[in-house]
Amino acid sequence: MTNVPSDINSCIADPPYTGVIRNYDFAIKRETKAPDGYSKPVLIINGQFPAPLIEANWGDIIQVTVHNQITGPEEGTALHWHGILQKGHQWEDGVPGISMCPIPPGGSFTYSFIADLYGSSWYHSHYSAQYAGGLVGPMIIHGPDTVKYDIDKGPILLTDWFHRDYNDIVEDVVGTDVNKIGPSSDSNLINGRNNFDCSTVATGDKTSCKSNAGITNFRFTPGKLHRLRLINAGAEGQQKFSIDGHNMTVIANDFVPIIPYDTKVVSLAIGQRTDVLVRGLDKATGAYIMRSSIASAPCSFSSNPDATAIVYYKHEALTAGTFNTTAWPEFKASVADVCVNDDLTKTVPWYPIAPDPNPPTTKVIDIDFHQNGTGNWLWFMNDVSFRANYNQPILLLSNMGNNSYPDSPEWNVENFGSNSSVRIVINNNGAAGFLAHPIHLHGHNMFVLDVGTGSWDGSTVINPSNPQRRDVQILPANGYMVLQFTADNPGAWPLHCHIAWHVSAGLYVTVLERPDDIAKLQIPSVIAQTCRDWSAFTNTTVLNQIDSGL
Ligand SMILES: [Cu+2]
Repeated sequence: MTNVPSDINSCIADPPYTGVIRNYDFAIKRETKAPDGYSKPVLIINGQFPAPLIEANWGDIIQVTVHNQITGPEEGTALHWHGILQKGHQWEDGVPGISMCPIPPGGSFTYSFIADLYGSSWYHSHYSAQYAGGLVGPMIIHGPDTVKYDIDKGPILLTDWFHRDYNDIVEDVVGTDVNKIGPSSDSNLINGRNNFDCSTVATGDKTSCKSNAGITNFRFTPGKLHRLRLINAGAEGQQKFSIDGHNMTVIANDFVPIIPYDTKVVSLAIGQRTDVLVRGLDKATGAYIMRSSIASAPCSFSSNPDATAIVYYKHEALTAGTFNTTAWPEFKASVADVCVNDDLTKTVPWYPIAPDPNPPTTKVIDIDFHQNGTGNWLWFMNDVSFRANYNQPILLLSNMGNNSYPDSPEWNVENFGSNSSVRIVINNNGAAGFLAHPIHLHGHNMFVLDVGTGSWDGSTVINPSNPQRRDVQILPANGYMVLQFTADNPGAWPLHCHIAWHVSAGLYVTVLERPDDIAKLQIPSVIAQTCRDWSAFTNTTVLNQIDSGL
């Protein structure tokens, strides 16, 4: 699909409104699947894990009708379109308790929003930890190319994989036993596939398991430039991606094209995307190992961190079945030791935008981790562990003029009023600073002004006239990050860690942006209807909300 403006200066402006509607009809179910050979209940869309690709041109309308057919047990659900700004469609963000009520069991809901940015992304459930149970899919929005390439290889989803049901894991994660709060993933998948050694399952585990379930392969063409859209759509694990014998050129991070630079390894925390170009080796005929490995602590916990796939040139090389290429030393070093994104001096947006050097407000947020009054281990942002009320979406309350929630401090709302720009310093350098956290802001490409270990010096801004923008950034262990956004999108926007277990345990703040203008939003009645439908369900079924809800 090509349908893009010729005026390059418009490439960071409002999208061109094409009038084209991209329709999708999604039935969400829970069925037994064995992506790596080990059978388990997986949340699937239209029979698929990973869920189907959503594809559109910049400025199209994406319309997705979701049917909640989850059983065994029944659960609510809601889909979030990761990275989409939702300017003018703030209620379509798909976060239960924030922008809508959940879609009840047996219910349906149609999302409709503009593809307002372009590049590579994903969509996922934002209801509890359902995305750790398989409810993830890729989303590609075609837009202007900053760098020419020959072949689009499409999305490459990198996902850690847990054999236990996500509800069981969440109960442990927010439980009272400190030995169970950091579960290790069992496997790691590239586009939903990898081999798992069934002889390693725990004794007594009689689950159906088939070793050598199979891996993904990609055909490359010698001399041609291939575009790979890397997406970390997992639950917890930070991925390190590399291809033996091949160099990569980074051209975009999240929905932001950047000035190209070469690398042999790409780091992606949960929610992050990186588009790379890879030149097919001249006259190559063989097969090469593509690797994605889960970085070790303080990044992630995994029992089997290594996923592989095959890049091949001639079909005979694939069917030969022996693949013995060697990993780059840079890859091995990064897996072992590096738990941060590439340096901000390297990641420079292609289209410059300068943030306000003197934003009218700065908020400091400290991260903490400790037991609450009932002994449950929870994460805190400024001493609050977030918990959603599925029946009371904050955006809808704000739209009706209710912007203070004295009875619900656990919604952790930061009201930034009418400030034109907001700077937020997140400190992860206290006693609880032992892990890195991928921090995600909804509704914005945030400026990442600085990240590092220790504390911010209060003044350093990397590339102040054009800092890196993206929607997820790794907050280092024992460190800090400084983000800023321009308040151009009135709404109630989640700012949270994208590790499923951490947001389940409350590592979350609601950014309330320009409530005076939220009051003017014309929110369609179908959104309030989600709450009537949800309360009809919860009036007859007692909901056991075991986590923050997100
Ligand atoms: Cu986290």
